[in-house]
Amino acid sequence: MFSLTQKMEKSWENEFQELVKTLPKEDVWIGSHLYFYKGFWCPALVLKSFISFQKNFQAFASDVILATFPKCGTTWLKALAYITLYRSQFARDENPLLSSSPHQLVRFLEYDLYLNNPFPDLQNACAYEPRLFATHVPSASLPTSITDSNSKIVYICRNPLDMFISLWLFSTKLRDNNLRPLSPDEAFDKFYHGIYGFGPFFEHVLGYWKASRENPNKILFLKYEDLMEDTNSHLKSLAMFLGVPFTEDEGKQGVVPEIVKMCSFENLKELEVNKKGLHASGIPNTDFFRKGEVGDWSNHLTTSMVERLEKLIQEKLNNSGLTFKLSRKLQGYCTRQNKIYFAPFICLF
Ligand code: PAP
Repeated sequence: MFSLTQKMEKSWENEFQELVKTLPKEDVWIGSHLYFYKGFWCPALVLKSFISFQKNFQAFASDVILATFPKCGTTWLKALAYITLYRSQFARDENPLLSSSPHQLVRFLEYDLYLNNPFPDLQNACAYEPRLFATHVPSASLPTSITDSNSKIVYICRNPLDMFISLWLFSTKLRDNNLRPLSPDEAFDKFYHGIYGFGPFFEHVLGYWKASRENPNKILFLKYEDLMEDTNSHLKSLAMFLGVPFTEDEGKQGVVPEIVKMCSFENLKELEVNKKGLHASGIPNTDFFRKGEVGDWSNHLTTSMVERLEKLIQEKLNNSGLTFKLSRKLQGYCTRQNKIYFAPFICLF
């Protein structure tokens, strides 16, 4: 005899299998499929969990959601937000980052909590209040209980040139060994057409950008390059946004630079906990730390790739008010007048 829950699970499984058959798919990056669903390319691994999250998640007004585009600073933001939000809960010498990876501390909704369970135990998923979760899901596909409640969202994105290089090198590591290596031209072509997990990039970024402009008290919009340029002041804004501003006393004790240093790429990369172990999706923790720089694209992209991307950025961001810094040194903005051909385009492919 099947219980009611088992029957419901079976019927949902059938419904899901029927849905999957109807979706456009691609398998260019690591060997598993991407499905085009609700306007974005959803990795096969998380299609089901994304739908469960979207259907079943009930937000609390106090929840904080870290929404990010992949390879744009998720790991960094998780570390900064976790330590900032909960800093009164632990002694300064017992920093949880020393014993847990940022992805263990702030769990992904679709990549972790809902991965094998349509109704995960969310109460015990967070060690402290308010609850803090992460997602890569575009704003238009967030559960309505997040968009309609007073819960807060912190979004981070990054210039698409660096994001592409980060994605390409990350995917190369994860690619099925039985497949031939993905050529740089193939990777670039798919990237250019928005075909990668949670892409297209511009629709994702602009969705959160517009929502943050309409409701800045609900969505804090951050850029990797800005955070890199002045982490201290962005951390203070983050704390303010989360309702836990740094006090004068904390200012005198140097708490802000201490958190910045603790969460820095150099520090996190060298911690034992991040050198071993796996992310909930099975990816080694160490793969989330590569170079952590602004402008590394100039060591990889060809001139023609840069020109095509520059044009695409102009087309997509036209009149949006959103710009990206492409280089740390020159702080070049992506405009036609201010081209940033400052570095030799060494093609390492
Ligand atoms: P995800 O979205 O797949 O979870 P995410 O953390 O956004 O991962 O991407 C990893 C990128 O962030 C890597 O960039 P790179 O390939 O250009 O080097 C990684 O090095 C960088 N990164 C990880 N931690 C930090 C950090 N603490 N500070 C700055 N950059 C970081």
